Amino acid sequence: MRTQIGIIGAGPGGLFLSHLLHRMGIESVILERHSRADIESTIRAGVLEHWVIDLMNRMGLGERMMREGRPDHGVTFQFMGRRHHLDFQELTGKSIRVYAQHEVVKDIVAARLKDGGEILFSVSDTTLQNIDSEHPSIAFRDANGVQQKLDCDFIAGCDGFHGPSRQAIPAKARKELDIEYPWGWLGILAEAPRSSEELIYSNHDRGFALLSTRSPMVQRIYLQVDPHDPIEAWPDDRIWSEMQARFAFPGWTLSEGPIFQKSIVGLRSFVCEPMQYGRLYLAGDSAHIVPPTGAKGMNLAIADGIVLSRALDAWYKRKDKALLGAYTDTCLARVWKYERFSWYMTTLFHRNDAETAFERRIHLADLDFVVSSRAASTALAEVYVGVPID
Ligand code: RFL
Ligand code: PHB
Repeated sequence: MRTQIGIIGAGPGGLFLSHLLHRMGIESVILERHSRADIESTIRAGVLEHWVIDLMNRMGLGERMMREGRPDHGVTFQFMGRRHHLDFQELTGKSIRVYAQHEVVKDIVAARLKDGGEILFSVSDTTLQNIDSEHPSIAFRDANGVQQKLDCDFIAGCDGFHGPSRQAIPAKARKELDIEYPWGWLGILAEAPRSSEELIYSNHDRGFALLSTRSPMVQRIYLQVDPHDPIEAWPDDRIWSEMQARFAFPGWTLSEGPIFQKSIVGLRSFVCEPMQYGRLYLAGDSAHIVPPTGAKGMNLAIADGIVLSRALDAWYKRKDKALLGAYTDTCLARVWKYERFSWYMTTLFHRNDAETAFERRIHLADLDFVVSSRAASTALAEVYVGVPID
C-alpha cells in the first residue's frame, strides 16, 4: 500500500489532520488499533475552545455540535463556601462549547468516510520503519491478522501517550519532561437532570470536584481521589455523598440519578522535545499530556494537526521545507503556554496534603485574586476560551 501521509491513530489529532490534508488535496491513510465502535464510544474530553468551534463550522463538521453541544459563556469557581461567576463573554468576547470528544470523533470519522478517506480499524503490531530516510513506512497487521506495509512520504504519530511513535525516536535524540501529580480523577456519567447552567470548579477541603454536562439529562462529574484507589472503593452512594459535600451551596441542589459509567485516571504533565525526527512528526498526546483540569488536551491535538497540515501543504505545493523544519518550535510555543495553564488550574483547584498552613493561605489568596481582580480573571479566561492559531 502507498499514500502520502501515513497517520497512526484515529483520535481527534489524527482525524483532524487527515480531514485538513484532504481539503488541501493531500492523501492520507489512518491506521487505528481499536474498532470504529470503540473509538466512537470512549468517554474522554468535553470542552471545545472557540477557535475549534469556528474550525469545525468552517470545515462543514459543525452541524451536530451546534445543535447538541451546549454553549458556555462562563464558568463558576467555588471555594471557602462562596461561588464566583467568570463571564467569558464579558472578559474576552468569546465562549466555549461543551460537546463530548467521542461525538467530535464520530462526526469526523463520518466525514472522512463520506469523502472516500481510508481509515483501517483494528490493526495491530504497528511498527515505524526507516523514519530517518526519505522512504518511511509502517508495518502492521490488518483486522484479519494479515501482515501489511504502508509506504509513505511522511508519518504522523497521532497515537496518544502509549502509542509506538514517540518510542521510535531514538532515546538519545529526545528529552522527556514531566510531572506526576499525587492526584487522580474519578469521572462519572450519571442519568440526572442538569443542576447548573455552567461548569462548576470546586476547591473544597475534601478535595476538588468538577460539575460538567453532556446533555440536559446526562451529567459528567469528576472528583479528586487517590490515583491508586480501585474503582470498587467508590460505590455509587459514596460518590454521591462526596459530590454533595464538595458542591454544597445554600439554596442549590445537585440532582442525582443512576451512574452508568465510572473510571479513575491519574494526572500528569508531560512534554517530549523535539516533536519530530526525520520524516516522523508527533501530534497530540503522543508528544504532550496536560492534566485535564484546564480542558486543553483535545484542543492541543487539533492545533498540532493544523500546524502539521500547513507545513505539509507548503512542502507539497512549493517544496518549501521551512515550516516542516519549524514544526517543533511552532507547536511547543503553544504547548508550553497550555502546560503552564493546565498546571496552574490543577494546583489552584486540588487539595494538596503536602502544603503547609502558610502555603494553604497563599493558595486561597491566589483563588481570591483570580476572581476579584479583573486583570487576573481576564488572564485566566483568555487561555480558557483558547488562544487562536495565527
Ligand atoms: P488519542 O485520543 O489518545 O488518540 C490516539 C489514538 O491512537 C490509537 N493508537 C494506535 N493506533 C494504531 N496503532 C497503535 N499502536 C496505536 N496506539 C494507539 C489509539 O487507539 C487512539 O485511538 O490522542 P489524540 O488524538 O492526541 O487526542 C488527545 C485527546 O484525546 C486528549 O488530550 C483529551 O481527551 C484530554 N482531555 C481533555 N481535552 C480537552 O481538550 N478538553 C477536555 O475537556 C478534556 N477533558 C481529557 C479530559 C482527558 C481525560 N482523560 C481520560 C485523561 C478529561 C479526562 C478525564
Ligand atoms: C468535561 O466535560 O469532560 C470536562 C470539562 C472541563 C474540564 C475537564 C473535563 O476541565
